[in-house]
Amino acid sequence: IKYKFPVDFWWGSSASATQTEGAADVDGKGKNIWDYWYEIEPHRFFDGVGPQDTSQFYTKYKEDIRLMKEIGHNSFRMSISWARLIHGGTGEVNGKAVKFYNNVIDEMIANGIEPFVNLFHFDMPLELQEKGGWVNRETVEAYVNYAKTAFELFGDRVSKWFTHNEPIVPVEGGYMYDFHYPNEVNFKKAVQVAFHSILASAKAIKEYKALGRNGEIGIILNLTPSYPRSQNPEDVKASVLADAFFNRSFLDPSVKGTFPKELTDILKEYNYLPEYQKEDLEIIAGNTVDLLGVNYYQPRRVKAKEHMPHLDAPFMPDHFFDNYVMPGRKMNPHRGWEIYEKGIYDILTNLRENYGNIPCFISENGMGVEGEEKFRDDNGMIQDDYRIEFIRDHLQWVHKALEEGANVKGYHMWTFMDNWSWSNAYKNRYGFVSVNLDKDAERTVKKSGYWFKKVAEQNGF
Ligand code: BGP
Repeated sequence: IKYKFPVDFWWGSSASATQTEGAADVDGKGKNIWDYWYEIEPHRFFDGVGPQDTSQFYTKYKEDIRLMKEIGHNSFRMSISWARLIHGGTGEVNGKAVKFYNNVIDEMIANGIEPFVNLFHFDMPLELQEKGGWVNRETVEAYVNYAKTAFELFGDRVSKWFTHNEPIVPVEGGYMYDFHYPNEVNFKKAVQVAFHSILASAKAIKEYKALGRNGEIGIILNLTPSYPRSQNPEDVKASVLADAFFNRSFLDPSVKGTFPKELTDILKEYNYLPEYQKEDLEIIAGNTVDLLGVNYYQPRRVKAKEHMPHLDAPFMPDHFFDNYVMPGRKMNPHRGWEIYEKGIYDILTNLRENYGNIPCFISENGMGVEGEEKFRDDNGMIQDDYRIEFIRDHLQWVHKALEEGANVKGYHMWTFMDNWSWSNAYKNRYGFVSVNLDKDAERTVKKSGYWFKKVAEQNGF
């Protein structure tokens, strides 16, 4: 074995409630923004598949957990659907949801799989969104109550908690670039949403600590390392600003309890600072994460701005830099994302050098591929060698970072089984396990699943 990982390394995968559970309107579940958006604008979702038609984890979780075990998982990240646990986001707890999540957690533990539980994966309850969602400060309090409820209900068995998955994505999608509901372009609101998400996370961490449970709580961030086109100072400056807007905006407050000055200076100068109360900053400073989940898919290539935006153009971070396509880059053509394996090493090294070597793990990394059926062999197995290669090449860089002292504790692939994606529905498939939507969501393990099993069992490859 050339690449050996530490004992107790976390091998597994990650998923989210809205993308897998299905059963979107049964057993007392309320609507979230995705149920609603699909209802009013189904054409936005590839092939007209909506969140009610996902992989049916709600009814098939036992089979799925058995398969997780079969392919060597010792851990798995799921999320709780806020609108399922508490219809509308505030008020009564839904007993049927409690029963479902208890069953899932107990089943995982019985199969030797440690549950990692995330509280918020893009799925704002509709009633709260109608009052402004994260723009409205009341949502922070509602979220903290929800988090506390979850800690009390499941915290006796769950000891890895996460406050958010990729909290910058609802900011970008919902208030800047039109790929999440409510798809507005409003940078003032975008900043407020970001600030309230950070505040909500810190307050949830505070509640968790107050309960005195013997567990860890963290956040999951999608980090996109910024690389300048050249060492020319203008390009370097552009890259530093892109990093401040898209990585350090959440990374610094989560891990260090502070905001990057590069960012706050700009927000101040252009009059975009969020509304906040003085004590908020103390709460953020005093309640940083124990553990950081890193989602890594692609880097960001940046160059100095070539043309200034039109005076009437809405304010955007991209006023300070241009993204560019690096010539000769390796691409995933299905998702349009650059594949740059070394990025994962650069992130881990940055965390080691500049973030106190915070305990972390790779919480998502994976490859979405269209038309995988054509790789199915005569025995019915999808021969996804490209996925094996993708994972292996990233793991080599994780290994190198580890050897140099990075505090990385595990690798979770996105995702366990093919699932519903926010904008592509089932077009791009990401799973270790394929899902046949035409045949009652029948599951079959892909070649990568069995390859991963071996890696997990040998703790390396
Ligand atoms: C991450 C999300 C996941 C997942 C993944 C793949 O940003 O946390 O929920 O969807 O990206 O992206 P996509 O499904 O858009 O191809």
